[in-house]
Amino acid sequence: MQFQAIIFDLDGVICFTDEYHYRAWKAMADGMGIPFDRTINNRLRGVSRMDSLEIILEKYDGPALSDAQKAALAQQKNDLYRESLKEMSTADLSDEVRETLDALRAMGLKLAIGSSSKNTPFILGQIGLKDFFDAVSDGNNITRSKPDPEVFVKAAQMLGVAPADCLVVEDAVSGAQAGHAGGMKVACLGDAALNGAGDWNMKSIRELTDIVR
Ligand code: B16
Ligand code: MG
Repeated sequence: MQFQAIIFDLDGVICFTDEYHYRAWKAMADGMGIPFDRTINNRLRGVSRMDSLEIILEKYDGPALSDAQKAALAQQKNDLYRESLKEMSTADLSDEVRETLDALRAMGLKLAIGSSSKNTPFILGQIGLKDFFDAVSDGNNITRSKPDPEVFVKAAQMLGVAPADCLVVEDAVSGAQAGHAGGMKVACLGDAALNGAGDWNMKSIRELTDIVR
């Protein structure tokens, strides 16, 4: 096999919390009178919470906001987002994702998470994958968000696998850039695949079993 490990992005790859992110940011932006749509939302994929807020504020033309006001806006968004996460369950893990994860593990690959989200432990618990992965690198153990490679480099270190032997799976252009900057090959889904950002651009996560063979 050409890889020893696979590092999965979470939001947009393992589960579809991206719609919850969108709705929570949309509610915050509407409350502030800031234009926000799905095109802008695509720029937030894989980007940290505070960096996402700065992108949304590009369209804000009110009085300057203090750091404390920005932190409050990010908190308001996260509180709304967490309300949606509370509704998630093992039913939110699709058959194609669960079966693909099981097939890859049966092939002897190490499996990790590489997510920008600080909510990663909570989400993994909700969808029944709390103890499934061999390593979890997320927004709680990084200082620079995607497209910086830090989250994936740390995941590879946790696994004890060289970056060149890891495949990253991503739905965000910023995430594909992060994988490449870390010296890894990248297989893309969703928005990143539509943009041709990966070494492989997939329609379904099931394609991974052929890619790694
Ligand atoms: P949180 P991923 C990313 O997750 C999301 O794509 C991005 O929209 C979000 O802003 C970021 O996590 C931080 O999330 O606010 O929960 O810490 O795609 O890297 O799994
Ligand atoms: Mg993602």
